[in-house]
Amino acid sequence: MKRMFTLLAVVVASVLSIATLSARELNVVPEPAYVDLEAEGDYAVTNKTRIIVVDEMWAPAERFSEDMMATMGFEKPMHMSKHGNKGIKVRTDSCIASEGYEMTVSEEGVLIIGGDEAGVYYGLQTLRQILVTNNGCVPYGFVADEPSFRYRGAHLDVCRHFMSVDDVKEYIDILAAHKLNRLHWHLTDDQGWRIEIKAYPELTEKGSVRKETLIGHGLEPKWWDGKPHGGYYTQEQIRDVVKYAAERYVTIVPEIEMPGHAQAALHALPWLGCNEQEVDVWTMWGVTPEVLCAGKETTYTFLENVLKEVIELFPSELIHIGGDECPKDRWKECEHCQAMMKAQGLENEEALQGYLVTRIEKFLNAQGRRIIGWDEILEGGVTPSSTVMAWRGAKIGAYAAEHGHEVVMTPLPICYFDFYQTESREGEGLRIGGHINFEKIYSWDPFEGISESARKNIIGVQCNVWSEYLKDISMVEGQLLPRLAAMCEVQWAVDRRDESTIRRKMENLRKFYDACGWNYAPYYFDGRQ
Ligand code: TNX
Repeated sequence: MKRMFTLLAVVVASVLSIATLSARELNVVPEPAYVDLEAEGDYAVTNKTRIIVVDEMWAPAERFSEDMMATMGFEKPMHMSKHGNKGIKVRTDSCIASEGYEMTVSEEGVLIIGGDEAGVYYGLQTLRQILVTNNGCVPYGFVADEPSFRYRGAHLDVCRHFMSVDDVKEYIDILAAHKLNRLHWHLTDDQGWRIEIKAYPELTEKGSVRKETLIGHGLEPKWWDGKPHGGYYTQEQIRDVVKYAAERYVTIVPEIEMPGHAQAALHALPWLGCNEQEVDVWTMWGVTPEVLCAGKETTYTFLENVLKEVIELFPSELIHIGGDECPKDRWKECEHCQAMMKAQGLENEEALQGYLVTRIEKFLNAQGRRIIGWDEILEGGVTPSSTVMAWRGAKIGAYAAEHGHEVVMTPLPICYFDFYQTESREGEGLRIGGHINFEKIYSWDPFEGISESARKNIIGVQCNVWSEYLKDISMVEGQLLPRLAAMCEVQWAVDRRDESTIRRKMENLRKFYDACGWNYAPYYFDGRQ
């Protein structure tokens, strides 16, 4: 009897301790580096709570206030001032890592010290997630946090299906809430040219609209919807989006595809091609043989003129020049390409692609920028000064890192968020293929196969949202969420992942998604893999 009593007491005590423990957990995504919640008590934030702004941290404080209106239902902006005792105080300290922060919560309120402005912003993002999912209360304690990777990206393809300025802004909101700091904006492709270039108005006048869109996977017999699809961003709109992103500490890395994936440009300006024949803005998915001519000087002038406008619009040091999936059929038959190969002493067409990429790299370097390209750029023998986006597999990323390139890891089996989310595919609608679930991403080791010395070259990790089968932002969000939560744990908290707590954290994050009004897929929450 006594033993049973003891057993009961142990059971009761452990249940109680689990209860208090979980009540005293932050459940924040991505996981902070250090959390101490020893002290008892909570601090409540209301619409009356003042934000005390030190070190001119007005910008992140204003964003926080706006976000609180949107997600906590605050009716008016929070009061902000330079002085005051109680409230949410924000300031910086250069001893803290860039983008990192420390948060102390006591009866005095919340003190957030960022390593820089972005750090203050991320501290406030952590605070917002806690408040929104915890009835406006934040437990007393101390949090210290900083990211694992300096490049934390998500890509968005607006070529296969166009997304409006407001859609892209919502996408940026989602990235920022997950502490991502790069949006890779895929602006040109075979199926549409989406960025206004003043020197070549035809690019958007003609190249931004395709006649129709393929229905299904394009297996025989093929069907099209018969409806024109188009859209593009004016330079004014681009500036607005770049500013919006910067206010959320997101740098936009623009991508101008070359020399492949350029059929929309060829439709607008046929002289960019080898044979100068008329081609449509492409109405198929996949890889087209129609590519830019790499032999004519006019192609290089064109690319430089386009890039001149692009770098005026985008402050990002990295400019993405594509470089992927460029069939060499046209080049093999082109007198200009063959002459260029001869003149430059290039052995084959791969080397000609390398010549093009290297020439564009030199041009951009002279403008104070650096190139990033899909991993095919390695094939043409580019120098290690270019950054490689490894998409065809982690091994290629490892190879590039070992050869001195900086690398963004985005391998196909883990980072392609256009893939199906469940094994059965039931109820998902038509998607491009594959299968990537939350667990696969969460348990992924981005350093696999990379030597200790080459690890420093892995500057970041990115997920890609290709939109062949995603017609609108709601579908995009359903592919992005909640998988982005797993991705951001890799990007921000690579060594802090914990299989035993992630499900509980995700149940919590789901409340946050609901408060934000974002569309997310049900599969992970339903236990469907
Ligand atoms: C490969 S990743 C592509 C894209 C497609 C995507 C579909 C890469 C550099 N190219 O053009 O949209 O697959 O998953």
